[in-house]
Amino acid sequence: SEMPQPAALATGQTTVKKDYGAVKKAIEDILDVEGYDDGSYGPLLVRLAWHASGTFDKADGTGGSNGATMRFEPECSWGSNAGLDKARSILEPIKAKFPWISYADLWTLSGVVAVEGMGGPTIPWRPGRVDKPSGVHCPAGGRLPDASKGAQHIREVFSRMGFNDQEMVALSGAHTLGRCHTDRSGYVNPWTNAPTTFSNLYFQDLLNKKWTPKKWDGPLQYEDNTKTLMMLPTDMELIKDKKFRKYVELYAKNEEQFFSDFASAFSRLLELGVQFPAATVAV
Ligand code: DDH
Repeated sequence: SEMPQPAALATGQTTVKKDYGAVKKAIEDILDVEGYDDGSYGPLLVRLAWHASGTFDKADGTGGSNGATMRFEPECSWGSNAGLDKARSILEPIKAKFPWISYADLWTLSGVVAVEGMGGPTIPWRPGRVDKPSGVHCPAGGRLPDASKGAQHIREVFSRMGFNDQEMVALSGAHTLGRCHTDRSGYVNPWTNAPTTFSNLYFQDLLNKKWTPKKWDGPLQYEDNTKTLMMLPTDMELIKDKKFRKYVELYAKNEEQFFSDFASAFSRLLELGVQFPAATVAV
């Protein structure tokens, strides 16, 4: 998609161009990295954008990506955010190079660039998030989903943000990317065999592989017959619950539909609670 035209920002005597295209390029340049997980920071950056945004409560407008409050206690230390310090720190050199961008815009743009860079759809994104100055603005804890729970919990969490069943399933398709880490969530392994490629493989695997409880000392998770792939209890709910399953079947068959629905839902997720200046046009 077209990036917004660079706008002039006066800072003392100099004038800085707010060139979001240049930031986008700088993010693209740090995605691939040998020796980290499956060779990409992409999945980690998608999770950062999601956890920064997924705290939104439509009832009172609190939470969401605006403010970038995950920089502060207590939000930075929530168990659900374990590992995201790494995501935030790899973006610091980009923040230093483009100090005019807010952290909130940088984190959300990083998720967008990561999805696009791993072969996913173009995600509409616009700037306008403003950082809050301290942790007093952190949202209440316990708003991000708990992987050990069931369909009712998934619906509670995502309808609090304003999403419907179909959007919940579309967003869950992000688990085609990345992996679980025992030292972050307690779970282990990737969902698919192509964790750095954005595709509908997660939905195909959910339906076509046989998932059985993993026998180990860790929390309940499911494994395929190779024992190398995983599903969380919440992932399994998407095929156990009839209303969710309908959309898993749709997206497993129709990748174009998944890409289009994911792009809309992910874009909206990243904008929850953000007041954009009237002149800001989605791109
Ligand atoms: Fe997720 N996710 N997620 N997830 N998620 C984990 C990893 C990743 C849940 C739990 C976990 C979404 C929804 C849910 C990504 C994106 C998205 C991990 C493992 C757990 C646990 C963390 C670790 O150990 O490193 C649960 C529960 C839900 C739910 O919906 C009920 C959504 C909506 C997204 C999204 O982006 C739209 C990504 C990407 C990862 C892989 C991160 C990595 O480092 O790799």
